[in-house]
Amino acid sequence: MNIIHRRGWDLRESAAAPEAVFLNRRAFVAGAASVGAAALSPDLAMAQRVTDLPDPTADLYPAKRNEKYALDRPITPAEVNAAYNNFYEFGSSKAIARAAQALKLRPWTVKLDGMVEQPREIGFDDLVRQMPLEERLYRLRCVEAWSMAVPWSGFPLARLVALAKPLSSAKYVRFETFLDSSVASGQRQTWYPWPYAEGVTIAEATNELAFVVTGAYGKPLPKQHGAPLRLALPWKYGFKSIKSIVRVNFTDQRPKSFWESLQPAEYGFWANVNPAVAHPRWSQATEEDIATKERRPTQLFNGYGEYVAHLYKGLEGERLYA
Ligand SMILES: Nc1nc2c(c(=O)[nH]1)N[C@H]1C(S)=C(S)[C@@H](COP(=O)(O)O)O[C@H]1N2
Ligand SMILES: [Mo]
Repeated sequence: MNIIHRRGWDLRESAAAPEAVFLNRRAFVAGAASVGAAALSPDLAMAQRVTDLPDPTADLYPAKRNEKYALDRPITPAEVNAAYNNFYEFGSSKAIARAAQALKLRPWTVKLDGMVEQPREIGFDDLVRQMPLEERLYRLRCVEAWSMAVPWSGFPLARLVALAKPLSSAKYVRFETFLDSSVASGQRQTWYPWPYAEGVTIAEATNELAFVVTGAYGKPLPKQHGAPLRLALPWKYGFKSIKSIVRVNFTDQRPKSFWESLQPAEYGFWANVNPAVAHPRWSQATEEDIATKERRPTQLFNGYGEYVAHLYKGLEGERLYA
């Protein structure tokens, strides 16, 4: 089956495992029970089938591919991607896919609030049917120095911003993941600042690359990828692409993310990909493809500079690359 070749004892790769290394130390210090790594499921599709009704949005997929966003490398096979995830709500290993099947996707409500004309809540199925779905091939570069290439389906984040009608005084968008420790055992680990949160500026959120993901590989999004909706911000490190969103809040205060709250010396607000700016504990110069194991040079803005470099003009004094 889909056994991932994990080199847990390889010095380079284990050095580049920020969240796991840091949190295991925290767990030890706290004297807490170890965060159990879920076993790789032999048949995730089966696990999903027994817990869920048919997906009521399945008819929307596959969405038509937007050819504008081309890749320079092969698409990561779906089954490799589906078994190698970061989703700390379900554990701190990469093998959380089986545990994530406990996530209940319906009903799923997204709150649009804060500095908006009128706060509102919208059901996911209602939301997705109002949006122009398309498929985009995007690269994802994790801050841990691995990468993948994914056919995501979804719609521009700018469309969600437009739906929310932010006031002109709003400067940032803050996103929040669900909070339910009865399904997400990771959320019982109380040293984490749950719920997972992330944020971007309004200018970033309305950039054409910023994408709300509702599907992958021509189907509704698998739970381990952050169903029913997550972000894809391909020019930023992967942790900015928050999963399983329940709240979109407009604010004039710069949001503090989950990782920044835990480890501000290592993770900041902007987190734009830059091979020349090392993480405090490892180089960001290269990345390893999770499927082919090929190591390639990392690109500034993960190769998306033509779309986003202008967003950071005049901000050179900020920590743009951590
Ligand atoms: N809610 C939530 N979102 C999250 C994470 C997480 O732990 N919880 N991990 C992030 C990190 S570090 C990465 S690299 C990507 C991984 O996405 P994937 O598992 O679909 O590849 O999700 C991001 N979004
Ligand atoms: Mo990541």
